[in-house]
Amino acid sequence: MVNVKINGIDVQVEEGTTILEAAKQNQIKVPTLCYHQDLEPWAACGICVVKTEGSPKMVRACATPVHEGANYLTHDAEIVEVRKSVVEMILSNHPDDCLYCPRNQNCELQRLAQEFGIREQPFEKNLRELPVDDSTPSIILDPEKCVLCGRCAKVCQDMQNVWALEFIGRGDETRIAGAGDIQLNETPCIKCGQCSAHCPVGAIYENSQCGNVWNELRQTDKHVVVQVAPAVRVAIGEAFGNAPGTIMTGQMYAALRKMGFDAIFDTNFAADLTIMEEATEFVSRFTKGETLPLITTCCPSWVDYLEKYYSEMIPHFSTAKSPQMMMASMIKSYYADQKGIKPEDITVVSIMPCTSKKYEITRDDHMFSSGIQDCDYVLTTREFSRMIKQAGIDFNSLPEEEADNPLGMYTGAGTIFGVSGGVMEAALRSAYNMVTGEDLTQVNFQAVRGIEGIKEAEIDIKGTKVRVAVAHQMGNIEEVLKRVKKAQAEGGEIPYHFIEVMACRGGCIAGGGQPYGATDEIRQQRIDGLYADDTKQKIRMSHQNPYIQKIYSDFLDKPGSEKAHKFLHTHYTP
Ligand code: HC0
Ligand code: SF4
Ligand code: SF4
Repeated sequence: MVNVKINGIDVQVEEGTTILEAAKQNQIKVPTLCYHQDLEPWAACGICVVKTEGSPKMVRACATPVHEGANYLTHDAEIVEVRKSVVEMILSNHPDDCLYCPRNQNCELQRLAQEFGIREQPFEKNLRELPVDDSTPSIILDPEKCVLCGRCAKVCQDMQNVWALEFIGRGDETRIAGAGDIQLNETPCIKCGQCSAHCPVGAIYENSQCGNVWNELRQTDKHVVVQVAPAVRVAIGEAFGNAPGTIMTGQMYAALRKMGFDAIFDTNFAADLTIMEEATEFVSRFTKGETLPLITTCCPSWVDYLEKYYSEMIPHFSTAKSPQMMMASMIKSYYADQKGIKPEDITVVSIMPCTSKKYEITRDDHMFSSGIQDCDYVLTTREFSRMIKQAGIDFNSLPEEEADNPLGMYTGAGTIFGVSGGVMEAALRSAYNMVTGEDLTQVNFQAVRGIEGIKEAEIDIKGTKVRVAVAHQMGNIEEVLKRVKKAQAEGGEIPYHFIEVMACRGGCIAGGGQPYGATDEIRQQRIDGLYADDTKQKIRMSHQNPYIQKIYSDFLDKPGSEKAHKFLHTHYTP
């Protein structure tokens, strides 16, 4: 431990703690802009300067570890003046169109300007006209709004290992752009939206479709159906002042009904369906000794990544589509049949924690199972919260409502899809039954839970050992693939039979379309929320969902059937 003083008060912190952290642990907030808890500090902006007693120089609190015996001063008139000047300098290069900005009222720069009481611009305004990059269906890059904090590039490079964004030019000409100064859709970008989730201002944001969805809802001849993803329910509340992890499923359904959707379905139901298909596929490959490990494919950013970087591994991919795509195809086939509505007259809207799901619905190997485009629009949680506000709905006061049938009922296994490890756990709960004909009495698989980047476990299915790995945050997956490839090259025993991958840290609960501000603490609260939703359900195994049993007996025949393949599976081509 190290003994220091913060503003004259004795504190003790662990060795290596930065001044910023030490202050925070003692309830002092030093303002920051380029700093983000997820990233190694790189001291770009200079807002977090502090003084050390006896030294004439100010240091950057985010990147300076505390020294035994030092006395740090975090706030005085001079420090505040310096910080204010830094903010004013940034503002001199920043457009003032806050009213029209997607981050209005939720912008870290706006907040700093307000906190420092900036009422005029002392520096000459120096704006640059730079083109907007809207080349992907997922995110929009507006470099004019960029404050050069570098968080997006660091996330993309260090956390995701994608390297799609970089700084181009020098000095005054520096700007953020697709790596190599090309459009994002031509870079290796996987559309995860983590750059947008980490951007402090309005320089990267989701490609919004709220307007299109309002238009659909206005058309009386359209039957507009909505599905909501697992992770949305434990994060949407944050947009209305609730704690992260608060489960707001019933309020979400009620809000959607008030907004005018004709049927409200739950992606969690489709997650149960995915488990039926994927666990069947796993058990079949495992018992027949076919290509293993089986690798999950419900995260479109992960699919995109593997196709770009490890296409030789494509045979390991599960052919089961993601729950979003399964739901969309079931709505425009099974549900359309049941209701006697032509699929052409149905609009399917998804509400997802994810920017990549906007891209998934445009993949031509995924999108036409029902004969026409299965899913029409994807809104992120952030867009959904804006629409609730636009509709004047008092979200927190809504009485809880139920989803509609036959595609609304879900099990605990379905809901945990939204956390890293959840797909694996849900699959194991049903695979056990498929192999043994018996149900588990204890369904919790603790070893695949938690925020650790790579999780491994060996599961005993009545004497048969199944080795699994779970990886999340794109930069962590390479290690897992290396282990598999090494064993393949050496002709050794494969290290895993089944691998789950999610591109975002913590899984979809911290997807690129979730409410801003995710840190590991907030991730954990959302994770706890989904596990609480799991334990709350009477049924916690997908194969026991009565509506899943019904959809097979009414329509799909059995898991892995020819019809199931037509509607619920795809093929990946290297
Ligand atoms: Fe996810 Fe999904 S769990 S990817 O993170 O599998 O977006 O929440 O909807 O599709 O169910 C996102 C979340 C989903 C899908 C599900 C899966
Ligand atoms: Fe990088 Fe993901 Fe942003 Fe693409 S969406 S630029 S991959 S962080
Ligand atoms: Fe989207 Fe989830 Fe994948 Fe993130 S982990 S890109 S939120 S599907």
